[in-house]
This record gives sequence, structure tokens and C-alpha cells, in this order.
Amino acid sequence: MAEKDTKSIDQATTEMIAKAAQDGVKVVFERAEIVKPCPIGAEGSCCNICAMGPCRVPLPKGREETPEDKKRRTGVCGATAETIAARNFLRKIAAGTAAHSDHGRRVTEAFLLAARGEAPGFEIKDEQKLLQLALELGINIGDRSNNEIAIDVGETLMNEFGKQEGELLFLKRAPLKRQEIWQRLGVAPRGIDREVVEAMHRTHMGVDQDYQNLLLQGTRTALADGWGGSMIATDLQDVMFGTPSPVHSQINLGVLKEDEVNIIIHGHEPQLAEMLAVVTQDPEMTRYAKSKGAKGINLAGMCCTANEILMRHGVPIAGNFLQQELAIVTGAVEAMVVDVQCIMQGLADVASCFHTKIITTDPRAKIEGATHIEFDERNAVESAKNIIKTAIDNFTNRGQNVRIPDKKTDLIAGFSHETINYLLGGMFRASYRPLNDNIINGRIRGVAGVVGCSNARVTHDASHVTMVKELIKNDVLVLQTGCAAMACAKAGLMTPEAAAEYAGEGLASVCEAVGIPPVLHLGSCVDNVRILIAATAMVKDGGLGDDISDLPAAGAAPEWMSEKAISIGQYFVGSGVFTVFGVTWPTLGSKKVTEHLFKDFEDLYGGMWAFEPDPIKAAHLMIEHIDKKRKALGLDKARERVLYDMAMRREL
Ligand code: XCC
Ligand code: SF4
Repeated sequence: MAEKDTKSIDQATTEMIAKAAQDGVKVVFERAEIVKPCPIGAEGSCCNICAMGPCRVPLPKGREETPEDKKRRTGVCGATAETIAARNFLRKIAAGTAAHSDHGRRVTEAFLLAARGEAPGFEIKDEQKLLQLALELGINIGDRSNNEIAIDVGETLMNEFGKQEGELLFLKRAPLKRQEIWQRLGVAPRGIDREVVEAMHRTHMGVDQDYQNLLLQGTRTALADGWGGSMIATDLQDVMFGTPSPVHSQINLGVLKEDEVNIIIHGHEPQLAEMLAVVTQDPEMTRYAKSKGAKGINLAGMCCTANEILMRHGVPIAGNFLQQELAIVTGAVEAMVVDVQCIMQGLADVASCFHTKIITTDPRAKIEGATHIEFDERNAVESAKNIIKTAIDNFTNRGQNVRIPDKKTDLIAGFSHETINYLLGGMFRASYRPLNDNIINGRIRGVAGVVGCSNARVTHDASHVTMVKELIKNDVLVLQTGCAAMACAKAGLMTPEAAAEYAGEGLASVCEAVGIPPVLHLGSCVDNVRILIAATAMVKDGGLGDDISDLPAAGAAPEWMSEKAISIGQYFVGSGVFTVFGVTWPTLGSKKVTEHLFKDFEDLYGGMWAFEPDPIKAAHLMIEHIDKKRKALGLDKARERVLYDMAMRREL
């Protein structure tokens, strides 16, 4: 576990932690000091799947294992530490895949309602992406209407969740070589739900007891997330709400406004958020807010829902995961509207100290003490108005104890795969060619995805910002999603000017020519699939090998906390990407399982896991991997030339 001396490097956060203490309000940072992680559970050495246990089988610390220790390293049923660690790991993947995929399923349901004209207010915004999807799925276009085509697309993709046989359709998007690896290893997912169910079955007491076999199912389940549920979510969201393109906005608690009704939308699924973004613009709503003494309505996002409406509407972001309670501590939030995932139950407690209303909106996620206003896509505009009115009515209850930190940062977001393609290649010859060329000529050393959560066990935002600065300094272009993206946006890394300030000369020269930041915001956590698609496009454009595992690329989640992060990591690894996680590693209780994930996986998948809590060291593991891939491609010389040229330029 990484040492932690300060709670956050973000000043707005530190300020609000202090205010919470003054106000006597307990938030996550304080709870993390009171509740310490269980050291046995943290390393995956606790099994509680049957009532003969829970069985704890930890590795002895600070000394070699004795024969006596070895006896204590099996559960009552005889399960080994290997089986226990692998089972726990697979269950995390199953939970993460379930979360992303259930999101994808709900989006598909909404998409079908919209296509059938049963969800007024929702429509097909990106016709081109719809038609491309239809072509790809073999759906007849002819002179049929968009809605007719969309119904077929929606039904075909809905079928992916409950499919029992064959392979998920989007696996075909991957490079051929990758598909062959999946087939050879038997890890090509058949249906999304089937893999999650099988993972739960195989980790039940007394079923799969071979850690390598369990971890194969781990890959199959995770691929059902990355090339299944999450990919469906991102694609249909783009068709329905528009594919993101570059957009300017601001981030941090300073986006809240003293004289307006502040509504924060927090969670993951974008349907409600989209509708709120539209309805807050309605003059009727503004009039209503004014009638209560407010100057207007200010909508801001939190966590991945924030990323969704940032990417498509430029709606400002109030903060990332660990800032959710602190937004309420400002005393200026009339309503925090939540849907699913990453919503701390502590919100209800914090809100009870202020006037803030916590509004749950999804029947799958209620919180004791919160107000429930169900959001229904069939009645989206009315539901959204109802929620906004509730927030406006609460404005008059705002107390005197208001303090909004004077901190917000500019950022550019909206880098979808389509946008990167277009920005680099131009409107008429959209391609990844210029990116590949700049990697080949060495100006860009490689590409890194730095994603994932914030975690109260380590200094908030610190690992993200430190790692990403180190990467771009070394000419690695960084792609980001989730709370990681927000951390770096707050630190000012997502403006074009950041290139000159923080990036190495090679990367900076490319960013300046194209006009992009050195750190690109690709969206929410389901949007990690944009990275898979971008990586595949780079392979297909040529010159960088014939599989994702050949690319000079790496991934990381330095402050991860959620099971979804493990699922994402596993599908990146299973797609051929070297991926390093920070904070803590959940299989350390078994050396064999850990070795398998960190070493053997490279032979199986061409991508493997690593654990390194120090963000600088982790960045260098990624850079080493990138250099190893450059060397294999015969590109090591090109980079030396670039560096030589630059050194000469400097001497002139
Ligand atoms: Fe949640 Fe997506 Fe993690 Fe942030 S990054 S803490 S999962 S909001 Ni997905
Ligand atoms: Fe213990 Fe085995 Fe039951 Fe797990 S399955 S709790 S190791 S007896």
C-alpha cells in the first residue's frame, strides 16, 4: 500500500475537507482513517463463499513460509490460496462486467424506445454512425427510415446480452491476429450475460479449482465487457446523443454558482443527464428559478455521468469520485441527482447536515434517507422537469453556511475515436496515418491510456497527475477516461498550452501542429472502448505491427478502487496491452496467481498486468514496455535520430 501523507493535491478538495471538519461533517477522507483495510482481504486471501468459512489463508509476512504455515494455507474444504485468490479476482471481473453491461443494456432499451417513437425527446443524432453500425451488422439500409434501421440495430445488439452460442459480434472489430488468439485460448465470449453467470457458477463452492482455468474465464468475462457491454453502451450513446467532438469547458468545485440553483448529476448512465442538460435550458424552468430568487439554473456533473455530458454538451464538471460529498459541503447544492454506480452512501449523511436533497432516480439504486423520483425514458421531459423543480423549490432553504472554493480549470474534451481520426487526417482523408507516422519517426514515443478511479487510500489525484506528467515529458501521448481524466484536467493538462509546458519536444511539436492537448479526454469509463478502437485503427493503418500487442502502448489505473476497474484492466490485458495498477493488488496472497497474471499472461495474450504504487516507477515500467515494442518494430533508431536532431537544434 502506498504511503499517504496528504489527503489530496487538489486545493478545492483540501479546502472543503477543512470546511467539513469545521462543520462537524464526516466525509470519506475521515472515514478512511477510521476504517482500515483488512490486510487479508486486500491480498485476496479470504474466502467467504460458503458457511464452513470464511477461511483466511494469508501469506506469512516478513519471513519465509514454514511447513506449519503451509498447513494453514488451505480453506476448510481444501481450497488452496491459489484457488481462493483467483476466485476472488474472477468475481471482481464478473461484478465489473455486470455493472458496465447492465448500463449497456439500459442504454439499448432506451435506444429501442427512441427508435420506436416511444421516448419523446430522444432521437437519432448521429445518422452516419447509425448507418455505419447497420452496415457492420449486416442490417439492410435500402430506403428505410433511420428509425426502422435503428430498431434492427437495437434488437441485434440487445440479443448480444442473452446470446448463448457463437461469439459476440464486435469481436470482429479487433485485428485478425487478436481474434485468432482469443479463439485458440477459448476465451471469445459467447454472450454477455452467459459469461457473467458462468463466472459466478465457477466461483461457487466446489466448482472450478484450477487458478489458470479460472483466470481464462476471467478474460472471457472481461472481453464480454470491453468488446461487448461497454462497447454497445458507447456506440448507442453516440448514435442517440451524438458522437463527441472537441468542446471547451471547466472543472472543479468552483463551477458551482453562489446565486444560481446548483444541480449536480452524478453516476454513470447518460439518459437522464442528457435530458437534464436540455431541460435546464428551458425558459419556463429559468423563469421558475427566478421566481424563487435565483439568477438561473447551473447544472454540473460528477463522476462518469459528468464525462458523458461534458463530452457532448460541454457541461462543467464539479469533481471526481472523492469530491462527491465535498460538493455538498459547499452548502450551495440544491440537489444531487444520482443514477447508478460509484455513489457513496455517505452522501445521505452529509446531505442531512445541509439543505441538499439527494434524489435517486433509478429503481436499481435507492438510498435510505434520499428522495426517490423515478426517471422514465417514456416520460423523460416530464421526469426531468419534476426533478429540476424539486431542486428549484429547495433554493429558498439554502443556509448561510455557503463557501464555494474559488478553483476551476479550463479544459478541452471530446476526443472520440472519430474526432482523433478527423483531427489528424482531415475531413477528406480521416485516418490515423499522421499519428502512426509520428510514432514511427519517433516524435511520439508511444501511447498510454491512464484511466480509472480515485481512491481514499492514497493521496487524491496525486498518482494520476504525477504519472501523466512523467509520460508526456517522455513524449508519450496520453489518452484518458473516468476520474483519472478529471484529475489531470483539474491540474491543467488538458489544454493545448499544456503541450509546451509539460510535454517533451517531440510530442509538443506534434500537439502544436495539430492543435491538441498532450493529454486527450476520451470520456467515461465505458468509453475506454474508444481506446480499444483507436488502438485497432492504429494497427490497421499499418507500420506498427499486426496486433494491438505490437503497438508501443501501455495502460494504467494508478488510483483504482472499483471492480469495474479490474474488469477494464483484464480486457485491456486480454486485448494485448501491458497494464499497471497502483494502490494495492488483490492477488498478492498467492505468488502463483500473481506470477501468472504478471508473467505468464504475456505469453498467452501479449499483454500482462503489473502492480506498482509509485507513479513515477509505474510510468517508467510503461515507457520501458513502449521502448521494448519500438525495438521489436525496428523503431528504436528513429527515436534516437529525433533526439539527436533536437539536441543539435538546441545547440544552435
Ligand atoms: Fe467510478 Fe466512473 Fe472509477 Fe470514477 S473512474 S470512481 S468507476 S466514476 Ni470509472
Ligand atoms: Fe472456506 Fe472452502 Fe468454504 Fe471458501 S469454499 S469458505 S475456502 S470452506
